Amino acid sequence: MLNPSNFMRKSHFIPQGGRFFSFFPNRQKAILFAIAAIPVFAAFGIGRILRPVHMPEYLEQKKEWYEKEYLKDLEQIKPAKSHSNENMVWIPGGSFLMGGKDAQTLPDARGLHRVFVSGFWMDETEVTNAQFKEFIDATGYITSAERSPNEGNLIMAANHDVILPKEPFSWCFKEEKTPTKNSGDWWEPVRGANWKHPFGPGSDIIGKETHPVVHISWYDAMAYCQWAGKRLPTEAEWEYAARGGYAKRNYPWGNDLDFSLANYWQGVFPDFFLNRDGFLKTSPVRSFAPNPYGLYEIGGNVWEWCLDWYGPDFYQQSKKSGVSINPSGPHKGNQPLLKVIRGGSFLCSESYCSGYKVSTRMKSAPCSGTEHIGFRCVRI
Ligand SMILES: [Ca+2]
Ligand SMILES: [Ca+2]
Repeated sequence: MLNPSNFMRKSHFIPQGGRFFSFFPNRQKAILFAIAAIPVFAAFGIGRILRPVHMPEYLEQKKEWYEKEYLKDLEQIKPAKSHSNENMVWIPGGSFLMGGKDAQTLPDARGLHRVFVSGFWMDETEVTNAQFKEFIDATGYITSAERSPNEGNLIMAANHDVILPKEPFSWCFKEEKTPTKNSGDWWEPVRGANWKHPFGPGSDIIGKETHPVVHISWYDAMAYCQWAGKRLPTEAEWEYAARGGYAKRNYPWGNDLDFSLANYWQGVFPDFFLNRDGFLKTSPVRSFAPNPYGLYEIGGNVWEWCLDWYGPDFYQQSKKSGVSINPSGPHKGNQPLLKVIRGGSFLCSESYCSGYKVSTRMKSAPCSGTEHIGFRCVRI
């Protein structure tokens, strides 16, 4: 699914994430080394080598790229007094082949590569309006869409002929569309649209307490995580969890697409809408069966923010480097200014982006939310 920031520029980045084997000339020698090194692993503790991504280190490593005002906000948020793993499921660590290779796979998801992921807890569902309200009530946090437009919003509009409002706004999908294939023409900045008013003034979330919260920027999601004692999943963790322990699956639920299995767009996007699943926009969480790990709506409903900066050729670089261990994406580099989103939304169709496929990647500008991007958290 495209969103207002769905444009790509040439990026330069420094591959990050734990990797070894990259200095070996070929895979056979690397495997021999690994076998020989087993006693060393045992002596020093394999846990130290398979070290998961820790939030303080991640921020320390990449903070030079964070907008100062948001980082300040993050530091000021006090964690909730008690944290629990309630409504989370344990995802056991392991390895998998990340990416895709079928005809539908877009270039950025090609480059199948082996990834090891340590075990982690993951929210069973997308963060709901009720859960997000708890965070707001406890902290008084003001979301990006409720603040005056900033440079991040300008990034969102960079590829579109859009005059941005001076008042706070967020991006909504246009009901009246011009027949075009340009994704920028499908979206409009709506004054007063935010998580409490998903379609602008006059709309609200009464009766939608169990729907996923939307119009959440990446920074808003990070702030929630800070309060909840959690963090956003890395892109690798997200895909590993979505696959549900199955090496070869097209979708989180299996290999066949059916409207009884997820909230997505049936028909030909954006011109022909069948609405067979019965949900025009978001659906309450737990409306559809979970994947084998017990994760609900990990495919469809709303896109989910990941921790990583988006690098269009990150998979290719990872493949060249060898085995990846708990990768956390590239440094931002100089361009583009986008974060990874995964899992597709109610606007995704088989004829367009297939965002609900386990391997499909997408990206969006971190300073802005839209009506079809939410998030779920992990804890290590
Ligand atoms: Ca639907
Ligand atoms: Ca989802």
